[in-house]
Parts: sequence; C-alpha cells; structure tokens
Amino acid sequence: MAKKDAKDTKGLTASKEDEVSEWFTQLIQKAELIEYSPVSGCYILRPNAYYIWEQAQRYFDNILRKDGVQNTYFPLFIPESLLQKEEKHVAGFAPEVAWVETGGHTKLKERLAIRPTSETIMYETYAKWIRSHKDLPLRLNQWANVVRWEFKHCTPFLRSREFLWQEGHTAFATKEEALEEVHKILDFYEQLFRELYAVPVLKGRKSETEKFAGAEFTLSVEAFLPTGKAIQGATSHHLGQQFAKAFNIKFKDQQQQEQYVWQNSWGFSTRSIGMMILMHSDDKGLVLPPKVARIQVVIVPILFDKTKAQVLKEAVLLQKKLEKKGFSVHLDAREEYSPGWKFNEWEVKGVPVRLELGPRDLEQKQAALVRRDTGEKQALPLAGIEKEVDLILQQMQADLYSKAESMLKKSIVKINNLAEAVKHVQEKKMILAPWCETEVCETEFKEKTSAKSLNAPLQQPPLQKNQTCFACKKKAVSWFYFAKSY
Ligand code: 86X
Repeated sequence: MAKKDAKDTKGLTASKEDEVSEWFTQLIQKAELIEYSPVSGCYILRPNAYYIWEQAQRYFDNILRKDGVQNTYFPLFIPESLLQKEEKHVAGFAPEVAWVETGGHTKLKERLAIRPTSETIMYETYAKWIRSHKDLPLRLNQWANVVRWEFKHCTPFLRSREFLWQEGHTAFATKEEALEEVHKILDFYEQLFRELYAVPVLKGRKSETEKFAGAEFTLSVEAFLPTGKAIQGATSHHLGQQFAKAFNIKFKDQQQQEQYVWQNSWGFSTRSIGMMILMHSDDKGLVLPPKVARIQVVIVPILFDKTKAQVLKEAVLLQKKLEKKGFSVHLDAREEYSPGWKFNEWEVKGVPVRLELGPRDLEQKQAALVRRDTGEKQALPLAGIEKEVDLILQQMQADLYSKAESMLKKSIVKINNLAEAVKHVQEKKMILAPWCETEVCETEFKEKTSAKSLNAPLQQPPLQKNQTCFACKKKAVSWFYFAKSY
C-alpha cells in the first residue's frame, strides 16, 4: 500500500477569519471532539472532548473541596408543582422545559420536568435539612447534565439542548457570609478560565435585564472571542431570601429566633470548552493549552529502511524519559503514514508539542521540537530535553493567555456617546460606557446594534459628576461592558 502523504490529509478547508462557523464545524469533527446525534441540538462528546471536561471537573472540584463545598446528586426529574413554586424562577423559562408525561404505557398523574437547573428540588430538601444555625452554612455542589429545550440555533458546546455543568447551591445564616461567598466563587471561575483554559475573563455584575430573575444580583465572567463576539462563561448569583421564603428554609439563630437563610447559586458548563476552542484554535485546527491536552507531546520518528531500528529505539527512550518527568507522550510509529501526514493530523488535534526524530538528528544527538501555537521549530539536545520540554509547555500555557489578554485589551474601547458606541460595536469591538442601567435603554440599544450589556466591572472607573448615559443621556449609574454576544 502506498504511504498516505501530506496532501491526502483531511485538514480544515475553511478559515477562522472568513467563515468562522464552517471552520468551527469542521474543526470539532476533524479533531474528533464532537459527533452529531439523532436528536437536533444534542451532541456526542467524544473522548477528546470529554477528557477536557474531566480536567475542568478535576481542577474546579479540587478548588471547591478545599473551600469546604461537598458534592451531592439530586434526581433528574422535578415534579411540575415543585418547579412552579417560585414564580420568578420559571417565568420566562417555561418554553424551555422538557417534560416526561408517561412511564411505560401509563400516563403520569403529574408531569415531571427534566431538570433545567436544580434550585427547586434542592431547596425543597434544604427546608428539611436546615433547622438550626448549627446546620449552616450548607454548601453543596453537583456535577450533572441539564436540559433546556432551545429554539434558537444550537451550536456544539456553546448552546445545546443538553449540557454538562456544575451547580453550587449554598445557604448561610447571614447575608454577609453569602455576599463574601458569591464573590469568592466568581474569583474561582476567573482562576479556572485563566489557569486551566488560558482564557482571560472580565468579572462583573449583570444588568437587571440580564440577571437571573430569581436572584438579587448576578455576577458573571465574560470573555471576548476572536470572532468579535463576547460570551458569558459562568455565573454566581446572590439569591437573597427569595427562595428561602418560597421554600420555607428557616433556622433558629443563637437567640432561638427563626430566620430565613441567605442563599447563592453558581455554575459553569461544557460551554467553557467551546470558549477555549474558539479562543486559541487556528486554520490548522485545534490549539490546546498543555494543561488540558490528553497528549502533550507527540514523537514522530522519521523512518528509513536502514536506520529505522535505531531511530525507533531512540524514540522509545525519549518517550520514557519524558513520561518519567510526568508528561503524557504519544509515539506515532505507524508505518503506513508519512511524517507530513502525521504532522497534520496532530496539528488538527491540537497536540501542544511535536518532537521529530530522524537519523540525522540522532547523529547530532538532538531532536526537532515544534510548538503547536506558534509553529516555531527548534533543535534541542537529547540530553536534558525533558527540562526544555517542561519549560516550553509552561511557556506555551502562559503565552496562550497573554496573547488572548492582549487581544482582549485591544478590543475594549472606552466611549461616552451613542455614535461612537454604534461604530465600535459594528467594528466588532467591546465597549465600556457610562450607562443608566435602565431596561428601556438596554432594549433600544440592542435593537439598534444587536449588542447586549455584558457586565459592570467590579472595579469601576470613576464616574464624572453629572456623567450622562452614553445612549439616552439620562443619569449614568455605572460603567458597563457591551458587545455582540453568543
Ligand atoms: C437560571 C440559575 C443558576 C444554578 C445558575 O445560573 C447556575 C447554577 N442555577 C439558572 N435558569 C433557570 O433558573 C431556569 C429555569 C427553568 Cl424552569 C428553565 F427552563 C431554564 C432555566 N435556565 C436558567
């Protein structure tokens, strides 16, 4: 059989810059991240994608455990009457709920919702568990799937009808403790995106229109993608006592007085994987930050009949040396594929570092290293190569973040009038503007530009005295980010 050569590879044919949605569709299939399922809006996470989710779970679960949060698991089905118990909660969401109406051949007496989120089922139970101040704080998290029957266009990772997430649900004796936590969790999300995914995010408070209706206020982290659109990465809600009152979650304080608890809920989902892909990947395919890469280093031996045995022997030694240092290394010794074909395949799949090892390299006691993100190639002495690889992987993790961060900074334009806002939003920028925070103003601006408010930075730039709203010229209340978004 003839060797498969570079020109036979199934690389991407669409560019990120020109046809981003076609590029994304090709990428997620060719990198073997996603397979389509028979149900529209529901996608199969292939092992390459699920591995990334496992890394996010492991990373975030460790943070939560160290902070004293415990994991739990509540049922998938929520009785209709329970879901309806807090009106603000379901209001607006009702069209998205998926229902089970029969069991086998028997129609159910009461319909069961497939959980869109678990506030109701969990808080019903919290009311049983919480009696005294000694039962507080109660801080539980669950890793679960949820279903929201989207009618908008679905996209793998970014918007799907079923997705995976964690949802944290906590109850405190005092408002102060709840407020401290809701901010701390937001910091954890920022850390997850920065440290693991190498994605810079903006922390802030959502507008009244964009917050969770069941919350007093919603905090979020938002990213700005190279596609020119912003995207919400995670939310941390302060629920106040609204749910406590609806579900009657009360405790006796130190003075034996009955009090309602103060609550928060917070979550991030498999959408975060989509954000990471869109942030870093390029026309050759997936670019993975080393910390989430299942294969961190691929060794491609350059095989000729005469030197094959020697090269393979050295390649195995190299693999062992790197594995001993803790890296996951794949040796691609397939003979029916040419080196060029293999280079392309591992590039499409986003392996951070490639080591090429041929007979001439052996003579010079070196290997050629190619970085996936920059394409830079360098010769490295085999002696001590594991230390160099370590440094390069760390550098790559850091560089992906810096590159994304400088893009983010370049994309933010501080403005204070409508004309500039419209211009910059249309030029795919993100604007930071003094805003009145009224619903009418947000709706009007959205109709004009299709841009939404993202959040108000927690560290607010100073507002000038009598500063007016950039859009409607009413009094400005705070600086807010706006952009077109997913
Ligand atoms: C809002 C709120 C909150 C815990 C989070 O954002 C993080 C994790 N939950 C989720 N939300 C809903 O409450 C909701 C409710 C129904 Cl009934 C629905 F069909 C869809 C929903 N979507 C979002």
